[in-house]
Amino acid sequence: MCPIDKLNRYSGTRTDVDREFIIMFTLVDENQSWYLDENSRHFCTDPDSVGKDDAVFQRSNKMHALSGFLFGNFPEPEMCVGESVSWHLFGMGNEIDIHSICFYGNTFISRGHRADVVNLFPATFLTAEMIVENSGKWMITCQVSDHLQAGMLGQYNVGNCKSDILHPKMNGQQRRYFIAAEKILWDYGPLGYDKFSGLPLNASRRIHIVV
Ligand SMILES: [Cu+2]
Repeated sequence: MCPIDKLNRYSGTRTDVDREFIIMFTLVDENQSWYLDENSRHFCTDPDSVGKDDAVFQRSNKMHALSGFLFGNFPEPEMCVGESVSWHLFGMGNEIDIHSICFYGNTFISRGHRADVVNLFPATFLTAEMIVENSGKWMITCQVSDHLQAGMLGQYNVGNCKSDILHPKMNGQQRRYFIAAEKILWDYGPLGYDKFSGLPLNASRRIHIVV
């Protein structure tokens, strides 16, 4: 969505950005497909061996997709360093469609914050506004590890294809920070008892919920 004076009435695109892209993030569950049996008969060498209730088979049919594409098969958006790009991102699906969308290589402004990751829930929509600064082939991923392993990643390409780029002059002071990680033995319950029930943490008990 945009103000009416920012819309090219012929192309239907915004006039205040150089490029726009739309990506849908959703898990497409092919186990629900009307064509599951037909596909099994058509594509499997031994259709009778297909166990539709088999957990591994069911998982293989859950497509963690960017606009319907897995494992980098998503058509790669092209852009130039210095261009303004609007990424329109929307989520569909159900309770499994909790996505952390990460753009590698460049940051963007979303909901008033500069970020490289945004969260996306089912039936939600957001626009990430990016001024492209770094050239290269960069990934777009869902950072939910389960989704990432299942193929929810694509790429976008940034070229040095514009000669009239005005690079902002950096000013201020450069600082370097170091984060230390120290190994410690952690105790989740140093008191040794449940403060609500008064029972030791290793006691077997019933939980009563009072409403
Ligand atoms: Cu995800």
